[in-house]
Amino acid sequence: MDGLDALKVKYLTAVANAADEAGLEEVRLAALGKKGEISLKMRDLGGMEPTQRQAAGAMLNVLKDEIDAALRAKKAALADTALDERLRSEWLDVTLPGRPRPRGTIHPVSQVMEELTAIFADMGFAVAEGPQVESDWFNFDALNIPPEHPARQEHDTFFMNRAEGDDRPPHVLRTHTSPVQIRAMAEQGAPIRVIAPGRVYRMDMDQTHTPMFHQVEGLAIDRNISMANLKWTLEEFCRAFFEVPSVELRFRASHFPFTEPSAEVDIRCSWEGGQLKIGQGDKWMEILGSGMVHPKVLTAAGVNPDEWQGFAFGMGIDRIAMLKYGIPDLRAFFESDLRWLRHYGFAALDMPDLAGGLSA
Ligand code: 2NL
Repeated sequence: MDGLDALKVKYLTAVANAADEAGLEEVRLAALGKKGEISLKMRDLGGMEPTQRQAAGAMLNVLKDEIDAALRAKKAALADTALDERLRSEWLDVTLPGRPRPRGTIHPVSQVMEELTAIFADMGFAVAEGPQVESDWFNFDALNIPPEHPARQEHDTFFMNRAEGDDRPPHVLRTHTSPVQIRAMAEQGAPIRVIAPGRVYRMDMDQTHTPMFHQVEGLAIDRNISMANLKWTLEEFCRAFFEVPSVELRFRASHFPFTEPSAEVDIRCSWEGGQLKIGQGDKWMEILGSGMVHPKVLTAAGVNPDEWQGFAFGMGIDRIAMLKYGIPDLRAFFESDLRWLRHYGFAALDMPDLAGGLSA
């Protein structure tokens, strides 16, 4: 068989000159592929005399094996080169100093939630949680707020969408955390002592209102609970929270659909040189709303009002955080500005507890 030496030189040269894996594959196809030159020569063997075929076949097989071996060796060499190149280009100087990372802090709202939880836990209140998307029954009806009540129509509730043709009343973003306490009463029954801190939503946005804000409500139901217990609980809370030796509270008659009687609560304070002082002075500042739970609300939650009674209260967490830590602008609370957080935030390991000091 003639020309095998030429073929050998041609393909071994081509293998040696292949610059990359794709080039090498082209050489393989041209020589050993189905329609490659060597493969076609193999096919020609069929038309030869047996003795001629035997000799030519053996030579072709040797040539095929030689090219195959060259292809494999070159492929391995190319892979080595590629790895060397990656190792050269992808390096990392592990002796460089670390880049300072932006460091977060504990948000004042989280800090205040931890503080008030510590204070109320010490007085025997458990923390209750519930959904932020509520049925209108839990958010309104159960709290003695009927469909025609202005608080309900008032354009300050966020309503969820129902599917087309679904005429059931829409769910709402809870406007207060009261529904959490309705659920807690319905699940645990009486007696019960819980607080419900969390996010609430109202369609309101100006200097002093954000559409999402934080509220804590408290509830204590037992056989013999009175306004006196409410007053002591709130005084004790305010004294501990504002970290002053004593506070004075003033109860003003008010009205909420879910409590009867109802009272708004003011705390004695002073404003001197733009500085707020809690506990002393000749000014009063409103800090929360409260009252004795309305019998209809107890009934809605499955608690018998002839057997049980109790108090409830609600206050804004963002506002008491501003008062305690002298933060002037409510809207900055929810802008996620790291510079603001670094200024007003708290170190992650300063967990508030009553023995170690709340905000020390
Ligand atoms: C306010 C007034 C208040 C309540 C919330 C409440 C909850 C249940 C039953 C009865 Cl389950 N009442 N919560 C009671 C009185 C006042 O909040 O000005 N909040 C910022």
